[in-house]
Amino acid sequence: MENTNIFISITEAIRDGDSYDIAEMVQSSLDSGNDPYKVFNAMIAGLEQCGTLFEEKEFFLPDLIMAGEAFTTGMEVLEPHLAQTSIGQAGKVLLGTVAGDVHDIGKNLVGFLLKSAGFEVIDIGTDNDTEKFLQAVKEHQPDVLGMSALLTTTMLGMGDVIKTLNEEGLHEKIKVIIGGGPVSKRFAEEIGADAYASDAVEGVKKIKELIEC
Ligand code: B12
Repeated sequence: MENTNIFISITEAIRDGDSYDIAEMVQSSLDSGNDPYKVFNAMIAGLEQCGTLFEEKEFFLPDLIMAGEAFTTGMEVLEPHLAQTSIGQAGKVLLGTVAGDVHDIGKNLVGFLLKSAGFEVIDIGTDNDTEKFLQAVKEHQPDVLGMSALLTTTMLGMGDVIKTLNEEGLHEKIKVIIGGGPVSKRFAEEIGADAYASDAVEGVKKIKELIEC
């Protein structure tokens, strides 16, 4: 299939939650010699279209779930082509989504890109309360903790985690970066995070800077 057409088809398959065909489409696009990062961007565009249609009330919750599942299925094929070797040399990053929040696609993307940039990534998944973050920090002793929140109601949990890290004297040993739709640079400053990133590419860049300084 001609390049532009396959990218459009991939975007539409993610948007429409087509878990059945997406793996084959991604594989065939890679077999045709397309850049894995361009395939990745086509998949993200599908999620963005799904999000917009949800906001416009054209799509509903099951559509979001199906798009998320199609994205995960496509990533299973794509991930080995994005990841590189020398994992862990760049530093150790602990990632997790905050309490009450099950959104993990963005966090997973940050994890994928960090791994391909040579970081060791420990991902503690979604719906982590302060205690879970604290235990994981103590156990894994990462260089950087990255927290994700997609809901205005759950983003406040990030402040609680940082407050507890400060109280326990752990924040002086690690840096904290936050991300996710509703959070901002200003919010990061308010809660005492060391950095904020609006997307995964910027996140990797900021994490490198945090480790170097
Ligand atoms: C997919 C999706 C879902 C899926 C999640 C599947 C999954 N496994 O993640 C499901 C269906 C489960 C879902 C459920 C809900 N959702 Co929802 N969902 C979305 C949707 C469409 C896309 C989110 C997404 O994956 N985007 C793509 C990724 C790549 O982008 P991202 O997450 O922003 O991540 C990027 C950056 O933010 C950043 N980043 C993110 N995290 C981190 C962390 C670090 C450390 C760094 C550095 C960077 C970083 O890098 C990422 C990559 O570039 C958004 C709409 C939207 N436009 O965002 C709504 C949205 C987030 N959902 C919303 C809502 C309301 C809900 C529900 C409450 C709906 C309901 N009535 O039940 C539930 C809540 C469930 C819960 N308790 O968490 C609202 C949130 C409104 C708000 N501001 O609070 C949104 C904005 C939709 C809307 N406009 O109303 N949702």
